[in-house]
Amino acid sequence: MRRSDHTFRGLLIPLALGVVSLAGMGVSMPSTAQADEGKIEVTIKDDGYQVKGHTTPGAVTKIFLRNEGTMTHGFSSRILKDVPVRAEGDAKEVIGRGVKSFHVDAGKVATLIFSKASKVDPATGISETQQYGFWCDIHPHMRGEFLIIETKGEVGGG
Ligand SMILES: [Cu+2]
Repeated sequence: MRRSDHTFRGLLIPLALGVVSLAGMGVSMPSTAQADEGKIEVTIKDDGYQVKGHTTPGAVTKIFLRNEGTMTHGFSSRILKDVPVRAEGDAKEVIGRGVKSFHVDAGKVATLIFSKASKVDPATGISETQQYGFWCDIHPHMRGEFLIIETKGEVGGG
């Protein structure tokens, strides 16, 4: 019995080292991927939006719209004016009162794809995090927002 105890202990040390180095790799890898794509999930219910996630400047950003409500809801935002936005899935592009909106019927899903560059404050030269509100053009009390978070340049200028 005593001999097998020793063998077991000898194996534990290299195993523990292996776990530590794997954990170190796991920390650095996701941050590289985040620079290239952003994913924002917007769940639409009849009483409002639930927003999960954010994106970064220059990233290929996908907003996943999922209408879990019982009626058609819209997604309208200044982002639709600022950059070209491509829609995939069950989204209908409409223009109401001069403002573009994407309508998603009850139970349907759609993806909005765009890329927004950094916004630089001309006075300071510093890139700022951008906040975009959005709303339902059919039910204007429904409102949400998402962030394009600046990850470089705020400290020390990148
Ligand atoms: Cu609505």
